[in-house]
Amino acid sequence: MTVMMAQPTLSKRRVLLTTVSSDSHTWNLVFLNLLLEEHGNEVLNLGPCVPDAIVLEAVRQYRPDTIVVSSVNGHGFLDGGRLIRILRNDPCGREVPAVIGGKLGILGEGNDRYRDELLMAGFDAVFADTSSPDALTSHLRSLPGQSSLAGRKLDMPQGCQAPC
Ligand code: B12
Repeated sequence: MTVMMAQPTLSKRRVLLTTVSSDSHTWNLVFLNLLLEEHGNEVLNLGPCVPDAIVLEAVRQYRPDTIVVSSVNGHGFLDGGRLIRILRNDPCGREVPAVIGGKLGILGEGNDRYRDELLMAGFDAVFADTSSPDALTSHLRSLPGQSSLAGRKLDMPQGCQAPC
């Protein structure tokens, strides 16, 4: 399968926004898309119910600076864990900062129990449903800044055969 997308812009942080394969909710993605764009990021939003293979393909082609995964249907801890393992096992996805958030299980505040598991699986940060949007934007600001992204060369990670 081929993911069609525009050529990346170098001056903005490229954020790949996705949900997990089972999740059909969309307003969480619309909200995050707008939030991230308003904070100066370029966003590729893959929409609902994204198969793992499509996320991986998007990482290979779009080469995001950050991956943001949102899930609210209660399967996020399972599907998200599987997804990040797949990405971390691929040369193109191995080192891309990746975060996940939303309603990651069906335990309400008890969903916190999945945090360590998801961090161990490979996410760099896990956000609770009740996190303030500022928590995400501050986290992104703590990553290499937009100015250092501007003008950099788009080197391929070793072993990454992305068709760019
Ligand atoms: C609308 C809705 C639907 C619509 C979705 C339509 C659409 N186009 O999106 C429909 C009817 C299709 C639907 C279906 C289902 N739904 Co529904 N749905 C909702 C509802 C009422 C609102 C969701 C919404 O749009 N919120 C508005 C957006 C903007 O907010 P949000 O989703 O809460 O996301 C916020 C935060 O979670 C957070 N966030 C989310 N992701 C991330 C990521 C990061 C990194 C960060 C920092 C923050 C963050 O920021 C967002 C903005 O504040 C909620 C209940 C509720 N009141 O929340 C249930 C709810 C999400 N649904 C639920 C369920 C179970 C389902 C179904 C499985 C039901 C079923 N048995 O079929 C299916 C899903 C099937 C599937 N394959 O996924 C449950 C999930 C249970 C849980 N996780 O505890 C909820 C919570 C209802 C409930 N109380 O039981 N649903």
